[in-house]
Amino acid sequence: MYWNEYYECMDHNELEKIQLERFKATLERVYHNVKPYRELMQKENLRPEDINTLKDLEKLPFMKKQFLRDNYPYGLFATPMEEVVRIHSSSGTSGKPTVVGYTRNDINNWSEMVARSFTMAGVQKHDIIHNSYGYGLFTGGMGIHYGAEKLGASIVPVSGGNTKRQVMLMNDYQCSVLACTPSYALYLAEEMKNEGYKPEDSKLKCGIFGAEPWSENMRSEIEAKLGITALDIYGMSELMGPGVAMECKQKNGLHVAEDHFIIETIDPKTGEVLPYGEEGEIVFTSLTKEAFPIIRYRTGDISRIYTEKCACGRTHYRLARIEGRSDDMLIIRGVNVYPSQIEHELLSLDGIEPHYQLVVSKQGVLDTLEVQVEVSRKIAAYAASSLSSLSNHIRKKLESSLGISVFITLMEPGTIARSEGKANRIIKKVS
Ligand code: DLL
Repeated sequence: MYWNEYYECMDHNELEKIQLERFKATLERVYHNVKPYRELMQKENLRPEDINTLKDLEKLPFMKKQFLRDNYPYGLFATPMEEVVRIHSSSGTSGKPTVVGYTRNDINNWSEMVARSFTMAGVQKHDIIHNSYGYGLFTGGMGIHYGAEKLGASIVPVSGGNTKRQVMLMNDYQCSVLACTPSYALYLAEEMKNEGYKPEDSKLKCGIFGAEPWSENMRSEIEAKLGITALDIYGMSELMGPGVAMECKQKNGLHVAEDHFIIETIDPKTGEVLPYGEEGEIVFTSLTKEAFPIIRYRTGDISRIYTEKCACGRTHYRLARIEGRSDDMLIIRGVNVYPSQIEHELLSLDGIEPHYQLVVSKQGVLDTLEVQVEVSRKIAAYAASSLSSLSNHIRKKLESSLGISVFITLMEPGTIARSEGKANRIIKKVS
């Protein structure tokens, strides 16, 4: 079932014609209304008339996070303030946040993307959605909320926190859909078990999880613990919020709302455009955004784009599961490691729980990586010798897949802090 079959299943050549038309209109508006970007173009001797094909996009300068910060708070808005009806901002913790504005049309388009996303997951009007994404400046809560209302489903705006109560509400209100970060889904599953709820007693059937990297094994873990189908949703405040891309039931990449965005993959070091299918940094250009259009915005997210036909019938290209942001990548003695790779390996092993954190420190000039992971309750009671052999087993498995040496610390069940939003798994120790 589709929410908007016309656009979602459109022939890709036809879609590209629409993209070009919308892109040219966006560029005109940005050139005339957004002085800092006009100046970037002028530096390159470019005018909107020089851009006549989608390939010409490559001539345009990138927008980077720093450019957004330099024009904080409203310097890149392309509409007067009286047309802006909502403001959100990025969840970054360092430096000034990036501020994003929305016109009424922007909110409508965003809700449309989220309604499509829900429909991709099989969510319908009669469903009751438990929304634990945080409401506030973060786009997760309100983005999901407006999309659910557009779809016509019932939304329970729980937001984050008070996990015990969330478990009670989810069950009492007979929620059939859970929307939250994957790490919080696990926390809820754990709390449900502690409170004596069984997955088979719950009405939950699917989960819409995103806002942080997660692995395929984490999906299996969540699906087993909650008895649901878990699907991946992607978004970013600078682009819009959740719903920019969404996984369909094929579970093989996230369809990008290509009637609203153009995607490119670039080499993060040189900025060179890479062919679809190759791994690189994902770059977005908006096609319909009014208040805060973005041209070639570098997301910092590393992924690849699949162009092959999808069995679901949708023609929009797909984003592979995002391994992580280039700035979350750990470089341990010259080897690049994403936390999600470690997660994938850990969760394939027996005897441990899906709760872990990574401690990166320096011994002299060498980086060291300590993986702290909780053991299951049953294992925790075992003799020290069995625990030591489990720890060796984990170490060998990680070392052979990552190609670096690691230290393993087995933790008692329940000792690693649980997250209510985006999990913070990396602890950097400076000696
Ligand atoms: O996280 C928007 C969102 C809300 C997406 C709810 C999905 C669900 P920001 O706070 O601006 O926006 O963070 C954006 O989060 O650049 C990625 O690094 C990461 N991210 C978002 N979705 C995924 C995902 C929201 N499905 C940043 N997989 C992005 C991996 C994700 N990383």
